[in-house]
Amino acid sequence: IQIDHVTLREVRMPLVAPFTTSFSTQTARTLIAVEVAARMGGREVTGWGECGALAEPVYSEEYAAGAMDVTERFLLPRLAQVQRDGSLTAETVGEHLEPVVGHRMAKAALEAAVLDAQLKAAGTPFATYLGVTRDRVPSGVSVGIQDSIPQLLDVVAGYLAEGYQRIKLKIQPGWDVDPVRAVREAHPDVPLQVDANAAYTLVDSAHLRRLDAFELLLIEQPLAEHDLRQHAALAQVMTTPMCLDESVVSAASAADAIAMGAAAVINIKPSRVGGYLEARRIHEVARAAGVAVWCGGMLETGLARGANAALAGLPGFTLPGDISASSRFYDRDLTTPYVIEDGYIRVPEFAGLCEEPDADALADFTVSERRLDV
Ligand code: OSB
Ligand code: MG
Repeated sequence: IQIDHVTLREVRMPLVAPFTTSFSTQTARTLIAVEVAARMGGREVTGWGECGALAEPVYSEEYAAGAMDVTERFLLPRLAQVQRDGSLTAETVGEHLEPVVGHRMAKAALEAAVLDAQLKAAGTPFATYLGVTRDRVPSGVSVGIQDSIPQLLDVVAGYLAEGYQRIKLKIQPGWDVDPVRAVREAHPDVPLQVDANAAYTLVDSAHLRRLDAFELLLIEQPLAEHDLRQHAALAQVMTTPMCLDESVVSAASAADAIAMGAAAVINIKPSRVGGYLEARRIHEVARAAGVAVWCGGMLETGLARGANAALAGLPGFTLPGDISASSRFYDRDLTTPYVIEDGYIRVPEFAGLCEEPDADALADFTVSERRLDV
């Protein structure tokens, strides 16, 4: 594939309701959209990628403006150099960007845009490229921290009425045992799990063990990103399966976490791990080790939600992911909205990773844009 130019856009999507986690309250999703104008076999084709980085570096070290900067300053020039020397393919983007340390979400967005262009040029759906045969994936929902337990019960009941098959509650110190107990008592049989986004320390072990009473599917990332050994220690004293999100940034860190007993389950977010291809490698590592995986999210728009659904069609994705309908976060999406049907999200059949965004929606939500020649 030959890239002609790249347009980086800062896009600000209002959320249907504030989304509160242990690290922040978001009322809008600020994201970087990557548009790659390319040619393949004489054909002009456009590819799109969405960067998972949030506006602030509070979930991980990356943030949207930083992703924009590193893409322009360091990532694109490397791909431009490769093009001059020979050929570029989506499968080699990761290797070419490897010398740049970290910045996985920025790399993931660029790789996704190149892969989208490449698959669109070939007329191949992403699921076909992955070898996925499932045509739909079960839909779960991530429920933010609420102002009160009655409000939480209302919100959860609403999602269950929409058909979501699994509820994930965000927790933090002061919002954990009581809200989880309330939801479990209201819905004794609902698949339920919690996500702390690194809000606790090992000193909280005795308190966290109280969550073992609620038959949770898993507890996600209770401790800090770099605390692999401490997650292993906590896993030893809890019966609730330990799941890692922030700590798993690559297939290598997944292998380490599994070997240490720090992860019985892994949340795979394509953006966090540097892209869909590394996400697939983590899936292979986990599957070989007998560790279940599920697909997490970063409030994706239609530019990435369908690709997540396709990835989650791989056989090791045995737990429902945070792949909800577009309406979970957005009244108006950038593409045809993803909908929940009987508790499932359909795996897309169009060529590439996403639909071309709606020009009006994109224009309405774009804050700034930069066109870069490659
Ligand atoms: O920890 O999984 C997380 C959103 C932003 C940052 C981190 C996380 C989340 C979610 C929502 O839980 C996932 C989604 O539905 O996109
Ligand atoms: Mg998480």
